Parts: sequence; structure tokens; C-alpha cells
Amino acid sequence: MVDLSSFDPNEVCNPENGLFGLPFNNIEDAKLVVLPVPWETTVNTGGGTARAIEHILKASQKIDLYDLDFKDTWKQGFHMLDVDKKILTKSDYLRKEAELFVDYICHGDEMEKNTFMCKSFRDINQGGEYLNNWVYEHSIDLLNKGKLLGVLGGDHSTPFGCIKALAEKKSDFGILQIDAHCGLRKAYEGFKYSHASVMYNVLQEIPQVNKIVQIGVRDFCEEEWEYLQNNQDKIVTFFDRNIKERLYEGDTWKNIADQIIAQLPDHIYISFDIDGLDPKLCPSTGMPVQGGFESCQIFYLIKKIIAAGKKIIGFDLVEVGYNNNSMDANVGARILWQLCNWITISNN
Ligand SMILES: [Mn+2]
Repeated sequence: MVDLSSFDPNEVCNPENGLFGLPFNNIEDAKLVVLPVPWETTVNTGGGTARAIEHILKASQKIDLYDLDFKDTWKQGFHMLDVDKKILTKSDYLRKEAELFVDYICHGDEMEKNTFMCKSFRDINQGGEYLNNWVYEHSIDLLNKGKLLGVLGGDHSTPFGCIKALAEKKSDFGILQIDAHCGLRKAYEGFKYSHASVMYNVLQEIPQVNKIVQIGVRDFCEEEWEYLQNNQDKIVTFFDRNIKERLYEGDTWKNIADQIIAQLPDHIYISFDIDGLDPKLCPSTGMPVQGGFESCQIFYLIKKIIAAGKKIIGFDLVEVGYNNNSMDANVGARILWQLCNWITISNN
């Protein structure tokens, strides 16, 4: 147990401390552990989500711990593991390969005619499998230690191994996916475990996930639309445009939130892609799309989910980018704060 008698949450944060400036410096001290996954091999714009983690950590240390919703929930202990530099290096290397590969195929050249491209393609797909195993191994280890678990990406491919590990502990659960995208492509640019395919892969490979409720979606392809039509028993999507139209015509966010909650099973994993929010809150995310939620709408929804007696069994926060003087890391840190507190309250 950490002795909190000398820790003053009103004081300026000691930079030696960790996530949110809290003094829980070991896994053993914490009820909740955040697993950082600095990985973004298949992103096709900007990049930067792998390195955003350290900026989110820094921004988190400036958050006031006093919160009328959460009181002293943090005293149960939140700890974030150190960023694994090997994963970051591997991500950097494979991302370069992926860029060259995509540049090659988008000019209409055939991969089979170029042995270097064939090798890159194999490397990138094997890299995705390696990462999934890495996240799975860390996740299952933390779950076996009785910890609550959150993944901090990286791109949206990062939580797959965590969801797989949770599926070994829970026989059935649903996912609340906050996202501008569906993540339902069969493969993206040929890459099986890409950020754009994460929910497709979850439904293919993790049968314990019996429902996905997507909210805020506003950017998708025909293949994904057809997949949604053919899998209505498993996926319910609240499109951004429909939500907005209802609000413009006088419907309330409360009504819509109630309908979202009614679709969720009792046990829920939250997959929070920050691009589900209005991009003014996350301008450096990988694939910003105009429209989307205010952060407070989502915080309200999560509060209502808890009030409805549903249990959060795990979460991820992904696709947070970074740019000097932008809101990204600050907003990311505050979302992480909400998720850490709500999952802890939900499991008290
Ligand atoms: Mn997205």
C-alpha cells in the first residue's frame, strides 16, 4: 500500500510521479493499470499517435484531482507502465515500410513483381500479429494479477490483444465504440491487422464479443456499409448525421443516450477513438473528420451507463495525436482521467 499521508493532491505535481501526478509507482500499488502501446504502422496520414503517449502523460499531471463525480476514487491507485522503446522502434521501422509499400501499390504496380515489396508486405502483416501477441501477453498477465486494464494507443489496431485477453475472462460482453469510422474493413491496403479493420477482426476472431454499438460514425466505405447491413444482429451504429438531425429537430441527447444504453449488454468494453469527437478537440488525430461529439456528451453517456448498472470491464483510448500548442494531449489526458475513474467506480 502506498502511504498517501504526505501526498497533497492540491499541490503542484512532483514530476517523479506518474500518470495524473499520482504516487502509485508500481503495478502492485494500483487497482487500475494503463498499458501504453506506441504503435502506428499502418496509419496513412500524419502519424504521431505512437509518440503522443508521453505528451498525454505530461498533460495528465496537470489535471486537478478534485472532481465532484469521482471524489477520491483515485486513491485506489492508477498506474501507467513505461513505454516500451522496442515496440516504438519496431513501429517506426514498419511504418516506413508501409509508406513505401502503399506508395508502390497506389501507382498501380503489382506487388508480385517486386520482391522487396513482397517482403515488406509480409513484414508488416507479421508485425501486426507480433503486436497483437505482445498486447495479449501483457493484458492477460495484468488481468491474472486482478488488475483493471486500459490500453493507451497508438492507432486503433492496438487494443485487439487486450480485447482477446478479456474474452478469456468473460464469456460474453459488448463494445461501445466511439469513432468517426467503422473499423470494419476486411483488410486495409492489404494489411490484415490495420487500424481500419480492428472491429472486423474482433468479430471474426473473438466470439465472446456479442455486440458492438458504434456511435459518431461519419466516414465509411461501401464494403463497411454492406457489412453493417448483413450483421445487424451484432452491430448497431448510431451515425453522426442521424444523431445531429435528431438534435436539430428538438430531440434530446438524453433520449439518444438512453437508446444507446438500451442496446448495450451488461458488460461493456469501451473503445474510445478520439476522432469520434469534433476534431477541434483532437486536430492532430490520424484521420480527422468534421462533425462528431463534444467530450461532455460522451462523459454524460458514460455516467448514465454506470447509473444504468452496467459494468465497464476494460477500455482503450486511441488515435490521440500530438502537435505543439494543440489541444490533443490535454483532451486525451482528460478523457483518460474519466475512463480510469469510471471503470474503477464501475468495479467497486
Ligand atoms: Mn477512427
